[in-house]
Amino acid sequence: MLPEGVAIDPLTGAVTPNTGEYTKRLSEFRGIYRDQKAFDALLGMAGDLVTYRVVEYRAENSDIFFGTTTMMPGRVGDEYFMTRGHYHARRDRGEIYYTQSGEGMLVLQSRDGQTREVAMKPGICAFIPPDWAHRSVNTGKTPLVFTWCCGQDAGHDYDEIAAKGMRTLVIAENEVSVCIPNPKYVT
Ligand code: M6P
Ligand code: ZN
Repeated sequence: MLPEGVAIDPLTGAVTPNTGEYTKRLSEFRGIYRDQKAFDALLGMAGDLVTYRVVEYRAENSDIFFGTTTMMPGRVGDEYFMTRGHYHARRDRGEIYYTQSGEGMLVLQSRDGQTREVAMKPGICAFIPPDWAHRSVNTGKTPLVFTWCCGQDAGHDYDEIAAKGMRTLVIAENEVSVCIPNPKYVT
């Protein structure tokens, strides 16, 4: 393992060099947005849009790794494009999200029912404590690009959020983003 300077493009999220990437598309989010009709209409009209891309830099045997997430702007009904949202498989692993361009909202919840939101904008580094589920939402009209860093052993636990959603929704109300309690959330 050797030190290295990694270039991160704040507008595109390109990571050079990188060790892998993936994209997520709208069709993978069926049932996650609350407005099913709007979901089908958008998919039919715009096609299977890329909603976000994750690029990583991972040195083998290192404790930490980092990368970028680039989220496209867009909405399904009144809900903005968002990530799946997850807890970490290891409950003692946190993360940071450093926003580099665009604007968004980081929605968090703890296992015992606390909720928090952290506004994402260039220059703000969000601290995600261990065992808080986190989902990022692009509330702007441009790509939301942030650099994240966490333990390589943190892992993703998607099950609970996939099954129940999150306690807080970020929606557009008169073209302004607001956080509201998720009316469908069942504790
Ligand atoms: C951030 C990091 C990644 C995560 C990605 C997308 O970049 O936390 O580990 O995979 O967001 O979020 P999700 O996996 O919830 O779709
Ligand atoms: Zn995470």
